[in-house]
Amino acid sequence: MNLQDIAADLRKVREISPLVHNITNVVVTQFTANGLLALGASPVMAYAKEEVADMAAIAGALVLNIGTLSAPEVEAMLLAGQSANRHGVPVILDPVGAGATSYRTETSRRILKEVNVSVVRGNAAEIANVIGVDWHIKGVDAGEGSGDVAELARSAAREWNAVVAVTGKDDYVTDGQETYVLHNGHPLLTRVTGTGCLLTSVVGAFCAAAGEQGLLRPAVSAVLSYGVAAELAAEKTEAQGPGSFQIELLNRLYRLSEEEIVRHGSLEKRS
Ligand code: ATP
Ligand code: TZP
Ligand code: MG
Ligand code: MG
Repeated sequence: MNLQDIAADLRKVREISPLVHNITNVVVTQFTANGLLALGASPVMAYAKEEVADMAAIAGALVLNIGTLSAPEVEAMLLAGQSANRHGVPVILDPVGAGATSYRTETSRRILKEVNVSVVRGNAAEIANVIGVDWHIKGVDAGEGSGDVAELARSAAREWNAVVAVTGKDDYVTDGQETYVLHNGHPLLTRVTGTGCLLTSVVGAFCAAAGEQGLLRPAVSAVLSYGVAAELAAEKTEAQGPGSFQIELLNRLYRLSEEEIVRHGSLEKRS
């Protein structure tokens, strides 16, 4: 996998404009929809148990985000996830805040048990807490954990038989065999809520456009493209701060070019 492959994956997302069904949290709903639209994908949010199976069946990808859970939403996620599985639609999970409460940890584990999840995207603390490694988490933010993040990502991928993306200053994306480390992004991403959640939905868009190939490549392509867009947005808005950065991130997802990916992308293969 190289930067030209990633540029080609971005082109494919824009050509196909895949429908991404999101069951996400109330904090990030509009930002997620706008981010997917800016990129060139087609977002839909649908939560009612009466319709989630039908919506997941016609989507290119289903994104389950546990950020503001409730019992009806858990029921809807399981129904949607199982429908996606029956129809060959990839399911992407964001275990927001797993480890902060046992409800979040247990729900993440339940989804992973009852649904065939293709990709899990979270910060190190969330991934560690779902697989049961001790790692401090502060609310929905990563906290002060320390440890070998590459090894954490690999163990999680093997345990869940899924692609795992552990994000932070550096991002680790692995299928348990091959691991890529990505060095793009900007600290301003941590000053705007929902930037991780939007990234998870962007992973959904790239997986939806990927067709029959494995999902390691589209997951890497999504995380790298997003990181480059964020860097370019920060270059222009760092002096102003998070408000301007949030808007500019949408602009840069919209304008992100294949040339910018090749020029600015930083991708390293680990194993
Ligand atoms: P958290 O709530 O802990 O911030 P999150 O779910 O919001 O987690 P992040 O890990 O922050 O997700 O990842 C979202 C994006 O921010 C990714 O593209 C990641 O590479 C980027 N990112 C996070 N921290 C940094 C950092 N310190 N420097 C550069 N990029 C970062
Ligand atoms: N509280 C519940 S969900 C949420 C907050 C603040 C948004 C988390 O977004 P992200 O992308 O994980 O930072
Ligand atoms: Mg965040
Ligand atoms: Mg998050």
